[in-house]
Amino acid sequence: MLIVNQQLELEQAALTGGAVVDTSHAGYSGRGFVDSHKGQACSQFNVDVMQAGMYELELRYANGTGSVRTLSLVTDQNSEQISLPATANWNSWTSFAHTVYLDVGSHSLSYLFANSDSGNINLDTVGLIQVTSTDPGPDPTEPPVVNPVDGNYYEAENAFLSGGGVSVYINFRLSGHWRSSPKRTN
Ligand SMILES: [Ca+2]
Repeated sequence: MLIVNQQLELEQAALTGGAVVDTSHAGYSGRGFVDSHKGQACSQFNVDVMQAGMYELELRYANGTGSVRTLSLVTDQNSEQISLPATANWNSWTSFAHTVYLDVGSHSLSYLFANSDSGNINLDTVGLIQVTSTDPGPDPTEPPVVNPVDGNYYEAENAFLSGGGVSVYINFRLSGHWRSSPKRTN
């Protein structure tokens, strides 16, 4: 299970289709990395999110092939091809971030070698951070609404003075409408 703001060692993912755990190159974290990402190889893991929104999925990998290789990122039923640039060698690791939308709840994510992919690179870890939430929350630009149950009070911090000289008005917001106090004469 991948948890928001944490990393999952991909050697702990559900590996199928020929993907295996390997330790033959240095620089990995955890107990190893996923090798043989070719054929029908798949590294599958689950994630459970509390808020709907955009999330950044960060894959740490090594690509010593010398050229860009592709894998498919499968999020529930949706598949997207991702392109992973070469690293200096198989001991050199880098991160690739991809943004996905996730609804509240649990999801299945996979790095898959699909028919159109050139993959066959080494996968170390995956991390997840939330980028934006679709929950708008309170609008900080909107003044608080005065409770209309009792018409005798108002939000004093919203009041302002106008007029001047001998006539001063206190303008305040009552039940959502701006009102002015009775004219006062000094
Ligand atoms: Ca690892």
